[in-house]
Amino acid sequence: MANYTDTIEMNASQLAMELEYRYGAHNYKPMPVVLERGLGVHVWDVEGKQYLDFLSAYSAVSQGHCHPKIVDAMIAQAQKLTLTSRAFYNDKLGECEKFLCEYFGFDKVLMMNSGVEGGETALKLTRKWAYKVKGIEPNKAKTIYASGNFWGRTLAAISASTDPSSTNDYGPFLPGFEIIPFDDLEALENAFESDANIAGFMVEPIQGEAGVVVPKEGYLKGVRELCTKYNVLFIADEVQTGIGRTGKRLACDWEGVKPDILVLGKALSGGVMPVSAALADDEVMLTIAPGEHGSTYGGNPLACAVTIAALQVVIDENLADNAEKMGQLFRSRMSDLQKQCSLIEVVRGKGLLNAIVINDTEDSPTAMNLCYKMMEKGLLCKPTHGNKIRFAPPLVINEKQMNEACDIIEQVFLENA
Ligand code: IF1
Repeated sequence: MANYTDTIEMNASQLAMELEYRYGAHNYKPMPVVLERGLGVHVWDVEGKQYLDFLSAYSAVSQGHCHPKIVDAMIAQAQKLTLTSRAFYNDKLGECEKFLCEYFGFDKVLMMNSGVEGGETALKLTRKWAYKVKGIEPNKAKTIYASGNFWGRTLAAISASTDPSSTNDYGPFLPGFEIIPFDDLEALENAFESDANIAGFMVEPIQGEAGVVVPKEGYLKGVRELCTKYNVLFIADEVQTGIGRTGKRLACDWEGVKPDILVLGKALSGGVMPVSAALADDEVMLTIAPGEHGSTYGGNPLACAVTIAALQVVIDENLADNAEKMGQLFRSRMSDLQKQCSLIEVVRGKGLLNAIVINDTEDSPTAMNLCYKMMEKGLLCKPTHGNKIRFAPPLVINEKQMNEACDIIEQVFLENA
């Protein structure tokens, strides 16, 4: 890499990338595009080139970039009151909590910031409930996760991970975690039968990072039944699948199941600032007493104003229905493409959380090379775990834009078949 002080000619993109390389941690390897503006399904790079955003910041920008109603709510609140800490009340938190509880159907909500904090909150609630309600011996509570899970980067979250890139050289890990295969009810029941200290099972209704792995029909219903039967909390991590992404309010709604703890994040705030939440009924939520959990920014008035606006947009613009319709269009066009292109092994997903499994090895550069070529033609997407390309546009995408995106995907796949 040239030294950033060198006087060689660099365009704006190169300069931005050079600055990040020189002054930033190297904890990511971004696609070589420098974005400076976003609106709806589009983003523009510093050279003014327009792209269709088919990653949506990993399903956080579901309402579209810089949605005017969300930005306006943010600006209005930012000029009044942004943060008080929970040492005092504020006039926005109760309103936001009521909205979330009524919309998602729970007694109470605990608001945090990043998605992983939502997951940590769910884990701490589960442990409290284990000791104070279920009666498990102190420090003996266990929680179960599905192989291939991803719920964040904290030490608790990676203690549940089966992905070496999340866990290598980060030990020792948190005890009390067990892993079973995803989409396997027999394994879940065996775990429950073999250990009375199990307090919770946390699972993504569709595994995002694992490559948009959709479980068999009936899996979520089976999880609900087994958790009820064995008095274990069903914790649904809907940070990525929630809030309209899979074509329904929640991915759990596809099987009509209500988890004991619901974890939300990402699109909860429409991509303008980090907001997460754990929702539960009183038996679980009231196991945490004052002073036993929280965060400086959790439930701040700015976050609450943004969350109310972001959720209202999802409701008013019927974004779940649009996700279902546009997702059907995407999968239908990709299935047609699959008939004429050997590069495509599988097309899978629900709503606007989809992936194409590329017919090559996990460590092949094929998926990434296809993403580079789609980027050149104005479509931004990125592989997840080697040979799977995730396609997740903002839920506001319309038919014309979806067809435009599918045209680009078709061109690139057929040119490189
Ligand atoms: C990165 C992955 C996606 C999540 C689910 C909790 C969280 C996430 C189901 C934690 C976060 C993000 C993290 C981001 C990339 C992205 C990601 F590739 F890492 F796995 F979406 F699939 N539950 N996912 O997907 O939320 O704390 O990040 O707000 O770390 O690079 P967070």
